[in-house]
Amino acid sequence: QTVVYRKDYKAPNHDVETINLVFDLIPDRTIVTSTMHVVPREGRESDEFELNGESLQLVSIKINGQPSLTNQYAMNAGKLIFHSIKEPTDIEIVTRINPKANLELSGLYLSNNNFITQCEAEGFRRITYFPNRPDVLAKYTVTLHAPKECKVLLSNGNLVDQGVLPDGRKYAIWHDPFPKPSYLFALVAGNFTVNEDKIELNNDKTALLQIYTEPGNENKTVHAMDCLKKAIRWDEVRYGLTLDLERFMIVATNDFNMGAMENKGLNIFNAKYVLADDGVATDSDYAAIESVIGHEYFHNWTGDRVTCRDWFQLSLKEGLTVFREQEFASDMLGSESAKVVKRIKDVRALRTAQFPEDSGPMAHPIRPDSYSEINNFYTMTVYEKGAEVVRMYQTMFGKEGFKKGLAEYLRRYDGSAATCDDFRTAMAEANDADLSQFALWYSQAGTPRVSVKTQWDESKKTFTITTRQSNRTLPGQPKPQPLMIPLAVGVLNDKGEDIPLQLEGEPLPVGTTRVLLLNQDVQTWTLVNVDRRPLLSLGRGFSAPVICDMDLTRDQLVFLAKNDSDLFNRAEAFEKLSILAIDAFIQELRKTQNANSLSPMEAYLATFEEILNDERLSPAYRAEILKLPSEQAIYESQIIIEPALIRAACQAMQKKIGQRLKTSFEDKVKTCTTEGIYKYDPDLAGKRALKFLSLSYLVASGNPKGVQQTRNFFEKGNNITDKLGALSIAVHSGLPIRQEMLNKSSIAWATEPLLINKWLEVQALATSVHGEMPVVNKIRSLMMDPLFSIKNPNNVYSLLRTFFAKGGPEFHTLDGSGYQLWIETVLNIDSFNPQVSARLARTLENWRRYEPRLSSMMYKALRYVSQQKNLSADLREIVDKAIN
Ligand code: BAL
Ligand code: ZN
Repeated sequence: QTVVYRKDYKAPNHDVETINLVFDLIPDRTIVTSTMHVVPREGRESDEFELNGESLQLVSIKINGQPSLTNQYAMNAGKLIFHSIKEPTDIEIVTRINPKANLELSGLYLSNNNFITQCEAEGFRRITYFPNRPDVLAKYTVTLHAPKECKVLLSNGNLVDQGVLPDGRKYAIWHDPFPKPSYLFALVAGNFTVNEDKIELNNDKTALLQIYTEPGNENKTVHAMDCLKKAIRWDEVRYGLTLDLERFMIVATNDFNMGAMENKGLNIFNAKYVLADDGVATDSDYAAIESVIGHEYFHNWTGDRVTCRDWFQLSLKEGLTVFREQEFASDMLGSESAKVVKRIKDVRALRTAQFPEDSGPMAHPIRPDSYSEINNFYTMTVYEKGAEVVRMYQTMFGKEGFKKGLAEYLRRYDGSAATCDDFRTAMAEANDADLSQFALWYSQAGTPRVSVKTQWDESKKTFTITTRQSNRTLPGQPKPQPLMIPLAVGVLNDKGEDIPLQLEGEPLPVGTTRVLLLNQDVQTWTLVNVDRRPLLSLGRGFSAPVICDMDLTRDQLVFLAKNDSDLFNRAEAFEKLSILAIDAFIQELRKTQNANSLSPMEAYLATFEEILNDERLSPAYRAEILKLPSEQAIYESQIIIEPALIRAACQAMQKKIGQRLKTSFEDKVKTCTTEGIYKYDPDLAGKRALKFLSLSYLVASGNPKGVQQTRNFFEKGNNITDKLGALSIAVHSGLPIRQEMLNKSSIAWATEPLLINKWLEVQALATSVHGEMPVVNKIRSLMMDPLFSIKNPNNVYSLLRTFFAKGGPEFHTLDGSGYQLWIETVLNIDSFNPQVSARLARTLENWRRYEPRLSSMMYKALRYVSQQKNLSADLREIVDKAIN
């Protein structure tokens, strides 16, 4: 397998100043005529002009208007190389492609008979021959010729002309004034309806905003339009960044490998991140749409105006844009308590998905050093850990310092392709700081650990905090060096109050939360005037993407969970307490296997009850903090993963809590039931979340009233949050009414792809019921259902990836039937869509951590796949790394 190394980067020999593309759009034989003005670069290594191509049929080549001679170029391993371009030259290349046969959904393909493109990372080479690398930026003019049935013809930039050709077909000409890399090219043609609006920009210009969807969805874009306008305004206010286009378009499609794509001026979205109304989108969907619309819009500056020099720098645009998206979503939430809930959710996602990646076979720094297939590196590490690294600049320099650094970065690199080092340097210089050590965050993989010890000297009234960094040594990597880690801390006294923090040598205390800047293996800080027994509140707000180890007793966790003024750290303490309680169940179950005899720690139950009934805390916060830790979070706390035991312990815990706090939960179901017309609003969403959390505990405890209420919310709910919330509880708890509910929803939801995905996902998380078909067999039968298509990524992610990643003991069965399904589906999908098969395959990569009976079967499944010939490069990289 070919491996690309970051150290081998070489600048291109030539620039493409302009490219003129003409598409004759026919589903099975589209003709693409590309005319490039190619200019040799100063200081180039050679005169060879190298273009990439894949799955293309070459029709003709002209050089400066003359048919080329075959000795002027060579074709070699997917590359078209012109031997000698010494002068500015016009090269015309005509290729033929087959969008209809393109099931990889990379390049130009069809979705419901509409033409759609996806070019990041390397899809453009499947459209025409081009130097398909992000550091070649060209100005594009695009002409589309299409059958007259195509109502809408779109590309990047501004519409120059449109009309009807003499033969009755339609045409449109688009010009994008901004030079861009080929991965940002987009084209859409087909039958769409549009929701339009306008926005006044802070430069007094007006921009046209358009959201295109398949007919019938026009009323489901109100929320997305609102989010887009908010995002445009937010970037103006927070960073002074203005939309630089006359029009900004979004197109929604049901066939898309990713979430969405930031093509300049023409974002293409997976429909699930655009369409919303009370019948198709849950509260969580509404929130996700806001984040993703924001994310893609923010790329207009961080990604499009300044792009990446090479794909190793992916986090330069993705980590930064995830951070911007998180800040936007947080600012849109009015209250501090709502912002904290968002932060808790983001950090939990990082811990349960990125931490395992960072300790598994795919571990890589946020700026990887090598890859076989770049599509495999659109990871939680590059995105979410990358965002945490960007957040640390803000933690160190404050919001204003960060803004100055971002402005400096954009000023220096506008219209060009930059590196992660360029960003760090701009941040450092704008803030007059030395960030050379901070560079290690970009080169070291693995989650750093910081162990912390504290000591209180009552007589001297000093409180010392000693930190010790330890970072995992990875094979083939140099010994890890100590990192620069901003660690936010507070100190509670024995009354639970925050104390003013005064370090030794300081004349006065400086606040009650402050950031310690770690930069050595071992460091000590001494706080003075600490006259009452102190307790450290560590890593407030998750100020750095590290694992903090501090030995806290159960009572100290209870104390923090009840008193910490930092609501983020209260949730942290309570989660640790929950894991302690569940862990005790796991130990007991290992011995007794009798869940009925278990009884949870009193201190845990009492704290749970106190938080549940604490009306000073928002319902959203209570719902998030009181959720039992996800099984994935519990996996992270275990040395060896035993899915069946962990599920049994969680079920037993839910049941016991449900029994014990029955009255409080019943009260919450009642008081949190929202009346009237559905409206998405974070506060109302919080109430609904607390209602369903309470209901899930009640149902787990076998409470008949809870079961009846579940049925009622499903039958009578006037919104999909209620219906789906009820259906999920019924299916996940294996209630007898679940089949009737599933049947009803399959009929009611059959024509709406977004609802079908939810229907599939719910069933992927089902619990087997004694005497009935095991879930794995149910999944197989769902794959035969006419509502499921293996060619549709959303269907595959909803049903199969959810089952493989979160099915727990239903997937990890001792008869190996889950792994057999994994093998079959991964190989099947790999034959037509490698990006999806590789993502699916990653669900087994952490096989080493599972109990031996499972891990040996998981290994065999991976090895079996790796032994197959003709695997895609994508899948090969995943399975080979997993077993080697
Ligand atoms: N650039 C790929 C999709 C996204 O991160 O926005
Ligand atoms: Zn992005």
